[in-house]
Amino acid sequence: MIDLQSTNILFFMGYQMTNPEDIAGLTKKLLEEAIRERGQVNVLIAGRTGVGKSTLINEIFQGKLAETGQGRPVTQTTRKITKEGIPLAIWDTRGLEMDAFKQTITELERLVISLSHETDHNQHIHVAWLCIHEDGRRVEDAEIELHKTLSKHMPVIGVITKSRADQGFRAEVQRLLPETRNVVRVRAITETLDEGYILPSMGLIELVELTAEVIPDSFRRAFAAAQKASVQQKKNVARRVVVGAATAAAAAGASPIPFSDAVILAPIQISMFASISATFGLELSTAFLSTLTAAATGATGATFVGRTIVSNIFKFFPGVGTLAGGVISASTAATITTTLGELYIATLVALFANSGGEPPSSEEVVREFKERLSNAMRHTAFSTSNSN
Ligand SMILES: Nc1nc2c(ncn2[C@@H]2O[C@H](COP(=O)(O)OP(=O)(O)OP(=O)(O)O)[C@@H](O)[C@H]2O)c(=O)[nH]1
Ligand SMILES: [Mg+2]
Repeated sequence: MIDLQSTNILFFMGYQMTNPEDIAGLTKKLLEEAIRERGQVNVLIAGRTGVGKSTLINEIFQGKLAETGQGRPVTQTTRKITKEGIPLAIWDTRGLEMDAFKQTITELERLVISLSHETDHNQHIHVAWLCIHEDGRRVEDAEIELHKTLSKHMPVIGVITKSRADQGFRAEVQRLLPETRNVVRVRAITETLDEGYILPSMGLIELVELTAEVIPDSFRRAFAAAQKASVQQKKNVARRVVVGAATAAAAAGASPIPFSDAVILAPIQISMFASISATFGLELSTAFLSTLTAAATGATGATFVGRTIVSNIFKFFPGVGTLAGGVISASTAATITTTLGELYIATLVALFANSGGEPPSSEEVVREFKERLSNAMRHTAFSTSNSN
């Protein structure tokens, strides 16, 4: 159990010792760092024309990506689709239906290899989805060959699109495409059959979660930000950010830190807010992060800080006499950081769940976070163990 009001003491001490311009500069720097660390994830989506690649892209990723024009052609059959603010590039490949599919594959492999030579790993292709539609119930030579070629360079997931009735097809795909990491059946859009039968979309969450498992660890934040199908995947990645921040806070507190060094904790927590926001794929700005941090510190409604300093500093840190020249323990620093991080994640999970995966506005985030924070503070003690 930890009392959240003590967080304000940490922040307050930190901010008191830093002038507002430094704070603004620091916030900007930490945000840029969070965006840089998040990087960009690259997904190759291949499959014959009409199998449902564009539909899948639109249903899984933010920003109706496949509708944003044709993308930039990089080879005869591959185009690259990106959108400002989304840390993702899609490499959309066709041409498997052509007689000259071998040429398509050769050309594609050449592209993949040349990208893999880039020193910046943000340019590599991190995963491929090979789409085959269920109605056809056929795996062609082109697909078998392509899966072999791609598997030499990246993890490949087989995606059976427009799924309705398996009838053993998935097992068949697995048998014919043994190099795939997994084969997932998806139905990207809800279908209404005659007599009003409805087949809801399916498999999207599973595809996202399996993909997150096979891409390199350092690109999971970017993937979490770009996808909209699984709030759980965003949450899983964001919780690891909190663990990292709590560890850093504990290290800062381990010395034990003299009170005056509490300033070390403020950057850790600002950075944590920045990384969580980046992981969820919120629209990021220094103004937003400042407002958010201000909400956490109570700096906006000076009341929190004032009240905290005047009446609670004594109450929540027993032996305040020692505190004046004293210490914030490693475990207190870690617990405070974890509590704030988990509270922020819970805020975002709730907002994303309400909006069907689309990012909420900055105003909504700040409003909801403030409310949850003040609720938590009202219930003088807030348990960190109830936030699974
Ligand atoms: N019933 C059903 N139709 C789908 C599904 N996914 C896609 N479609 C339909 O299939 C058609 C082709 O889908 P696209 O997403 O354009 O296919 P594509 O692979 O991007 O095609 P190309 O860009 O030509 O290579 C469209 O009419 C989609 O609405 C699905 O899960 N179920
Ligand atoms: Mg398409």
